[in-house]
Amino acid sequence: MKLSRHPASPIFLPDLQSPWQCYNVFNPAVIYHNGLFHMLYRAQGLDWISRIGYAVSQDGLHWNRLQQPILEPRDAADSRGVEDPRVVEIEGTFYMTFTAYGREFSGEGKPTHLGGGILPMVARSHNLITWETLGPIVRGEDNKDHVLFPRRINGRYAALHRRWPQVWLAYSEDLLTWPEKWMKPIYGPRAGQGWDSLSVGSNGVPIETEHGWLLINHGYNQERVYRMGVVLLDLEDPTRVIRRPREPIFWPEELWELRGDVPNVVFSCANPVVNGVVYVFYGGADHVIGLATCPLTDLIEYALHG
Ligand code: BMA
Repeated sequence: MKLSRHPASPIFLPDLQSPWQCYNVFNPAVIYHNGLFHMLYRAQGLDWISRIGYAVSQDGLHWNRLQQPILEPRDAADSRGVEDPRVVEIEGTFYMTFTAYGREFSGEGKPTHLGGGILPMVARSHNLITWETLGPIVRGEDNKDHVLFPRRINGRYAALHRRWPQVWLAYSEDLLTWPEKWMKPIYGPRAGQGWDSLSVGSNGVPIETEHGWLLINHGYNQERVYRMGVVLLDLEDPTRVIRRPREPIFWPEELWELRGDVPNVVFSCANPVVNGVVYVFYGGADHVIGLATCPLTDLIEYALHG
């Protein structure tokens, strides 16, 4: 099982005329809504601070972008950038999870990232362009790669997040507080020398299937090559892993995935399903955006029997 790289890839490039997105565009959220693909992408320009830009497309290949970012740093908590958005629609409202990278570290102990801290943030929108920040899932720890499930589970909002090195589940009644008593680890790096033996994290929004929540995830080993795999979680209790096939489904091969701002990276925050096809949009080497696809039925088959 392997995703097919769309031959038009990379499908989205830095805009050399635009100071905030002239160096890198990568790791986009993409949601399909009312017949259009909406992309919210991470961009870096002259000041190296990540902002989120917006672009729209009919086919997922040809894009029109807004000139100004739709989300940028506002205070000390995100002054070094807003990163890696993931977007979902729940009960008619859009939600974005993103990483705020700041100068200040707001927890116990030592900062986990050079120069400050990170916060796993949640924001809300009714139009995908104007966003209201709700707050972080947790504070004061190394926690990112968080993504909301597309519906409530047993009455509560649910999110995957990463308390390194484990991927965890969190629940909330209001998307503002995420009680510790409802948090549980799900899975972590796999023992051995395999592709995901050192670090793992979640990609785009979990895909609901009759067999369980289908997750595409990422991982790397000592070689620091980012690859993608799949995990199947129980529909009613997503802390229960049903299957986790051993082999990856996608890895860097093209020059623009092997070389860029950070080498050997395919990193995805988006896997919308449109007409039975899974569209995996991903950052190549933290520099450009590519697209790889596969029929949903093939991915389910692999998750169940691979
Ligand atoms: C991760 C994230 C991603 C990035 C990847 C590879 O930690 O920060 O944004 O694409 O590293 O550099």
